[in-house]
Amino acid sequence: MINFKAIEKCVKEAGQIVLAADLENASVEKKTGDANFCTEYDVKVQKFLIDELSKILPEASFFGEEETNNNIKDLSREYTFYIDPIDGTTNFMFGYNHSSISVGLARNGKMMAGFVYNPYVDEMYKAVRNEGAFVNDKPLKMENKAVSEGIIAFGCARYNESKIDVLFSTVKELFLKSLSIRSGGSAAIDISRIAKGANVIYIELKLQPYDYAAASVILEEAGGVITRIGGGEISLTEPCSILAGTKKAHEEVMKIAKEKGYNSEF
Ligand code: 2AM
Ligand code: CA
Repeated sequence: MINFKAIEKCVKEAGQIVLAADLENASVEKKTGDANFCTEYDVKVQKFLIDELSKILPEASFFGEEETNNNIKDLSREYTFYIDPIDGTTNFMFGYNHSSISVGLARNGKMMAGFVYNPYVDEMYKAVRNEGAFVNDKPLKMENKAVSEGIIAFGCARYNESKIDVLFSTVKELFLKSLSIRSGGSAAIDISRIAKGANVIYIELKLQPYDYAAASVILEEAGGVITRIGGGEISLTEPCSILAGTKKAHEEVMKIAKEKGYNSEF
């Protein structure tokens, strides 16, 4: 039996490191690409998580965002943790107080559990496959809302600039059809919020598995859908586009994105 309670506790503790960060004196490294940063806290939180999660499930491998010396990445193992130590690093650096710790667990290449914690508002989104989704201890049950009935969330990481026109023209149409649009800066929170009914859609051209792995289980357990923008299965081994939403909104947006020029080359 996997001790999911212990995993949740460890994700929550990681949130305390984020809350206690001394942002004024934090060292920041620029990674490859535009607007891609790593602070000393991204590394510190990932190290903490890998150390603690290894105690809970010693045989697991880790697919984490940062380079840490305690990371063993071996996707052929039975269990793999997908770790984004701070999802919303740019928000974190600029004091937006809106970022999350995202930890997903896959077994034999299928996501089986997810934890997305926003320490600033003490919200823990969580799900274990076939056991439902929760925010803190409240069960999440979504209504199957259409685009016209909700808020659209989108991500626009700077490294997608060559293809950004398609995203923005899709988002423009969604803006005109929906109640409003948001770009929150943490994909894990934006996707988890669909499960809560706060967003009806999240769309982004390219994300890494650790950005969406945990949130994918939360959303699916609440009755939502997550695929690539073209409808294909999300990848747990390489980056892919993401379209997450209620069933109704997901279908509507797939059509609109196609009309706006989205195709399998994206
Ligand atoms: P991050 O803060 O962990 O990098 C914002 O639109 C979303 O895109 C966030 O979830 C952010 O995660 C992600 N993102 C931005 N740049 C990224 C990159 N170079 N690689 C992976 N994810 C990225
Ligand atoms: Ca991320």
